[in-house]
Amino acid sequence: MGLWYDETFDDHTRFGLRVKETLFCAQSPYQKVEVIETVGFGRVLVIDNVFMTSEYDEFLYHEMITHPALTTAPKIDRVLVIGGGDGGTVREVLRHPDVKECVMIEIDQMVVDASKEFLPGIGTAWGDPRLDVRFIDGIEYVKKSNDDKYDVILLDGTDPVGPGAVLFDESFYRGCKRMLVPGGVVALQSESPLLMMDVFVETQHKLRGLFSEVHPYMGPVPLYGTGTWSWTWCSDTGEPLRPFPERQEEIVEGSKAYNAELHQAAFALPNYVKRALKL
Ligand code: SPD
Repeated sequence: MGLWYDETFDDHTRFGLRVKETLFCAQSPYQKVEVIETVGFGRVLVIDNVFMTSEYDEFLYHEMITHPALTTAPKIDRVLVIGGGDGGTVREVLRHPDVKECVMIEIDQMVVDASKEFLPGIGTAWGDPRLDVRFIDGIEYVKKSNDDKYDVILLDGTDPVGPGAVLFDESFYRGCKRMLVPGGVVALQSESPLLMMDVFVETQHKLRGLFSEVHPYMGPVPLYGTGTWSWTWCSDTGEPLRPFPERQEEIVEGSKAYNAELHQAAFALPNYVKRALKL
């Protein structure tokens, strides 16, 4: 049978990958960081025993956390990414030629160092001169930052357990809103409605209390339990379904998943989600 690595969700569900070898395993001041080589999903980043991203399906996640926001925000000169230490989200951000500056805030330098060494195919934009990576606590940054405001903020955190849990706090979302230009867009990973409906619904309620436009959207990410994933688009003005066609044209050719039709389709919610959100 060989060696398997399982992510366990509760006492009756787990998802397992057959492992060829462990490439990296260390405890940082914040969490356990691993990179494993698997048979089916290629190299996989694992944090505190939770699968974060894989060479096999990372594009499904990183393109969808990025492009719905980047194609709809009125301006995309300045983009802030909180989390995303594997480099996949900033890679997608920096494919947009209109982006002038992308600041990435990652608390754990070990995640970036391990990703640079073992997942070079995911983080292909580390050398982009528009990228400014800072190893600081995203919560503190949002609380205290005097930086100019951002046109788009992307929250690419872990699940709401461990050091990433605070990225789901209402006060953190409030801080993000303070750092947005008027009409700016926040997009965040908002968990699986199928596996973690309570977290998903609670997150939507927190966001609805802060932004006038809160629109969850969905897509497949096979690495994450149930394979059903969600992100959420938030703004005080603007519409998620009215992207700038020229911005889409600039990136569709180089995207493995994202295109204009998928953008529209992702915002169509299944009944079980609409009912849970009373839509
Ligand atoms: N269940 C795992 C959720 C992880 C979401 N963030 C992934 C980071 C990829 N850049």
